[in-house]
Amino acid sequence: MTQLETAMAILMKTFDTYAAGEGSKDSLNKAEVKTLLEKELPGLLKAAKNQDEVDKLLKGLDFNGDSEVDFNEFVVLVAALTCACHNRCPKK
Ligand SMILES: [Ca+2]
Ligand SMILES: [Ca+2]
Repeated sequence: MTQLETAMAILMKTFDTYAAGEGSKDSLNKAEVKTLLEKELPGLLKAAKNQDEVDKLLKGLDFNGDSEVDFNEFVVLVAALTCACHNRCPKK
């Protein structure tokens, strides 16, 4: 596999690992998102000043409003964070 293909596989595997924790194994509930952030993105979590910010992030992420983060929504989160953390987003 190429590096990018590997990265995609890792994204899917990471999502599946944490989504399988409780409830639906196809989506992350709030607790699962928190665990994923703590384990996989500790730097980001540290940057978030408080729990409210994390809640806000999750809310903004939940496009279909079911209070869970599915794989689609997770991919958007990762893409958004990649842009934000590496200044890859064009300024509006
Ligand atoms: Ca779940
Ligand atoms: Ca959702």
